[in-house]
Amino acid sequence: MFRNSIVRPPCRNLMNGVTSADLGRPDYSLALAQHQAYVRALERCGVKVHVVATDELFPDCCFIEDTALVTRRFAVMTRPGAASRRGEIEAVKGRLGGFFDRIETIDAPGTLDAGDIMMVGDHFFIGRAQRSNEAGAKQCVALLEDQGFTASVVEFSDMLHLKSGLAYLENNNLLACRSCAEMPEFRDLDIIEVPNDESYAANSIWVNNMVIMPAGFPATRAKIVARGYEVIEVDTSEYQKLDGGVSCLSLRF
Ligand code: CIR
Repeated sequence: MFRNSIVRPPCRNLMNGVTSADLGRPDYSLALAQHQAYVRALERCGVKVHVVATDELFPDCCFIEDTALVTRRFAVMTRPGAASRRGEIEAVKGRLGGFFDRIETIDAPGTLDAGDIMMVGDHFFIGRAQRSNEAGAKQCVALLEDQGFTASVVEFSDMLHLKSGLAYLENNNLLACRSCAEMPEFRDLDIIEVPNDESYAANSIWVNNMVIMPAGFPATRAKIVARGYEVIEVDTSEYQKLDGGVSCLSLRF
């Protein structure tokens, strides 16, 4: 069960965020409205939503998931792979201090975006690709093991973050795009395969037995509903323009 979540609203400078997508620049007003709907979705799932003030210095600061790994025992402040995002950490750390006695850090030369980390019970899969390097992944494995968790590193290449392509929906169910579904690391999980033409929908989240997913992916939605979940759809079009989605917009613990 998650009791808390932390979000960070988009700033007006959002349009200058890092992106590899060719979908145009996000519209601030629409992004803000979508963020408000996202917060309501989290509240419907029964979590309290805490807010870190936005900061115009950091165009990508709404993608708060990348800044910290939160577990039931401690938190780890990451060191984002994109240099323009490193200053996002400070304010998030301040907010997490109210919830966690132990907050560790990832140090140079390590880089780590928590969008690359998927929690499956007490095991953590750490993706190593564009944003999270070997040093960052190794530091994170050591920190997790030190706290009694297990962790393993997963290599991938065809997406920005590990959780761009998969989401653990508890009950052994893994929502996964085709390339993630084929990874041997996940063979013991029950795969819900996201069709290729809906791959963006793999970036969804489980929150207290409900699944929040992006709007407009009916085949994936039907598969999730068939596994017994209640689904809440939210429109994340403005965040998709910056390679972001449902999971990136919150920390949940
Ligand atoms: C970035 O490139 O860092 C942001 N524009 C998007 C981050 C999305 N976060 C995520 O997938 N966890």
